Amino acid sequence: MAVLRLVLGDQLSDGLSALEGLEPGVDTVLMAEVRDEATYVRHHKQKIALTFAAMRNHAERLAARGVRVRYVRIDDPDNSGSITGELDRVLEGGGYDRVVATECGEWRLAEHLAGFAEGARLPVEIREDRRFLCSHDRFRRWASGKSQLRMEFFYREMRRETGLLMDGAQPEGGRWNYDAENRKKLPRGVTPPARLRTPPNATTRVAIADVERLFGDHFGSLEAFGWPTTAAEAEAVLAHFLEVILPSFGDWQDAMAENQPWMWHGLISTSLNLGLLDPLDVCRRAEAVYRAGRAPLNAVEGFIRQILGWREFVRGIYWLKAPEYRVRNFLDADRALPWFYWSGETDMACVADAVKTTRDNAYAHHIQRLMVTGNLALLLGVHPDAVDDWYMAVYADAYEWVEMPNTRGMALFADGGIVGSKPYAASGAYIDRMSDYCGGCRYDVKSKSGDAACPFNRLYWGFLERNRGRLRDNVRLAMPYRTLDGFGEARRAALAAEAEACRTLLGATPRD
Ligand code: FAD
Ligand code: DLZ
Ligand code: SF4
Repeated sequence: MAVLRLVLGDQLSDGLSALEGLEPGVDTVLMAEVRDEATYVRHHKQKIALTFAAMRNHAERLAARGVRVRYVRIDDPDNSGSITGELDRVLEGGGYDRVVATECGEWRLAEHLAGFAEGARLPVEIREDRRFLCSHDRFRRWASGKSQLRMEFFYREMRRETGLLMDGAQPEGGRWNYDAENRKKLPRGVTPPARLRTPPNATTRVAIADVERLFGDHFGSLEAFGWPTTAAEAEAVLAHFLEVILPSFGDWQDAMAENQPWMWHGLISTSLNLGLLDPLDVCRRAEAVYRAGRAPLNAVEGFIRQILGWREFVRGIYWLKAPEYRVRNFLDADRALPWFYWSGETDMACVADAVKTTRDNAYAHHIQRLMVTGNLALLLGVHPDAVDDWYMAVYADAYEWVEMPNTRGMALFADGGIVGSKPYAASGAYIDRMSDYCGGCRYDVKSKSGDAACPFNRLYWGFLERNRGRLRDNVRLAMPYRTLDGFGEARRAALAAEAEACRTLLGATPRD
């Protein structure tokens, strides 16, 4: 009774449900590099190279354990170009009586696989992805009957359920959340420590060459590739982070600095999303560092919240609301994405730096994604489809289940308040407070209008004015709207015109 077991490019975990019960020498694992997955968005070159290299390494590891692996390379002349096409190709040869897969991370591919299962002549079993801490069912039960879904309350449940950072029934230290201590600006003279990057191993070097040859016109550079492509490499990066970086993670969690792409962040999202690291293990080990007295509670709680809270919460939202979530546009945003999101050619120092690290590293840290490129797209009123496409195309860790709630929800408020309770709209003052960008910028962060003024300032009030009908009743925006109302009609009209001029200047023109 041979079973064909499908392993996708982001399912590279030893304990994957699709491999449970595998009989070496009898069953076959199918892994396929396919054009559909590499091009359904024009992923950053580093993301494709990372995925192919990690898939190849994983296949070798399985084979070394005696598992029969059918591995299809991207340049195999008979490659059908799709996952379902590759399943068909194997099954044509006969010899299997069942297909087993683990559910897909993305709705798009899950639909393709469901269609395949429906038309297949043999049973197709799709198993739960147990690498997450909260199952779809569990999330649905938590969400059921609630008028508002807030990460903070979900996170508390997850803390209780996992026992992470708990002191009996109470949160460790008496508080659930130490965010208030995690908003410090980086003082002059303090620089982030050197990071452990992962130079490409032999397999990765071949994958990089393949990607340059086959996807050379995709966005991004491969030169500085430094992502782990094996579980062992991922472990080394994690171990370095836990011992050296984590103690200061909390203090500088929201800070930004020019030419400092990593700050004190973990650099583990690619490994978590591919399955090279296990989220619960990462959280437990961070907790152990705290219990051993080697990192303070604000750092460890803040870090665990990102994984146990945000990562699980956004996945829950994605699957709870898909596919309808993908077309949400609460603010009726309708503008094109300015070209400098791709080229980096802008005088806005904060944006230029965020795009530079995005191009060079397929990475930008959370505050750059949210408060620089995300905030700007929000204020400009860029259509969420264009913004989603960009975030999916430019980051090595981009998967729709995590990208979309963050982009459409958290950054753009296009979901009308499912992920966050208010838009993260901010003027230049926020960026000035949290970074050293403004000092060297051609724009004046203190100035509110005119061509020399910081564009975030020029756009901010116009954004509120434009969306008055949709946002005026949001209690968390009561203060800025009161200020805006106090300006009087003529000034409000001038602010709206100022924002409009800035949108045009920056190339956020109406979409075709
Ligand atoms: P750290 O800051 O060290 O955080 C540790 C881990 O926590 C991360 O590796 C990640 O797994 C998790 N995490 C942190 N914040 C979030 C969050 N908001 N949502 C979910 N998980 C989180 N993350 C992705 O993995 N893929 C994406 O495609 C993605 N798109 C984003 C788009 C926007 C607009 C925004 C605002 C955020 C996005 N994020 C995404 C979340 C976050 O920015 C990245 O997970 C983080 O920058 C990865 O770097 P790190 O490993 O150094 O993170
Ligand atoms: C991201 C990605 C890429 C670039 N290529 C492949 C591939 O060739 N074969 C594969 O099985 N998976 C790939 N992936 C990961 C898939 O896109 C991912 O499994 C789905 O989007 C579901 O999350
Ligand atoms: Fe960014 Fe404005 Fe500061 Fe320039 S002045 S770096 S555009 S926030």
